[in-house]
Amino acid sequence: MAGNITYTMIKPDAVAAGNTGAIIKMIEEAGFRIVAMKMTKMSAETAGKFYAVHKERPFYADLCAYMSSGHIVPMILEKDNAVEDFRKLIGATNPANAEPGTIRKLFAKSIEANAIHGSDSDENANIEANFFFGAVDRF
Ligand code: 3AN
Repeated sequence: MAGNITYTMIKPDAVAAGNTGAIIKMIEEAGFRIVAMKMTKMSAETAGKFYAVHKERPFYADLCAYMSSGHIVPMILEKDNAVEDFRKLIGATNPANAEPGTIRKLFAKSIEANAIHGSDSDENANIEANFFFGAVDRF
């Protein structure tokens, strides 16, 4: 059965461009409830741990440098079928392929600076939520 939470973070490009508020508005209007949120900045080491699954990929080093280059807004979101519905709301990884009206189509600058993250499974949503918020200080 699909879980009811997902993990997201607004990425440095979108925060720096002043799009945090507009993105949060879209998230809430799509029916997600924000149950944890903060503004923070990752060290390159923390970004490396978060993206460890990608460490063999050619873009790993650039991705970690980029994700630690500015402030981010991590959030835990609650909704029925949260992971799948949120992936639809944000659109494809590469904004060039993202559907009109999706967050990445509207706000992403490139495949790397793509405005927002969304967990790709219930299992990863829990791992990622705990990575940023811990199991004890949720909700
Ligand atoms: P998504 O965020 O859509 O789940 P993943 O998990 O495949 O995409 O990739 C994680 C992050 O790595 C992406 N959000 C994007 O910033 C970056 N990324 C993915 N593919 C590429 C690529 N080919 N070149 C540069 N960066 C990439």
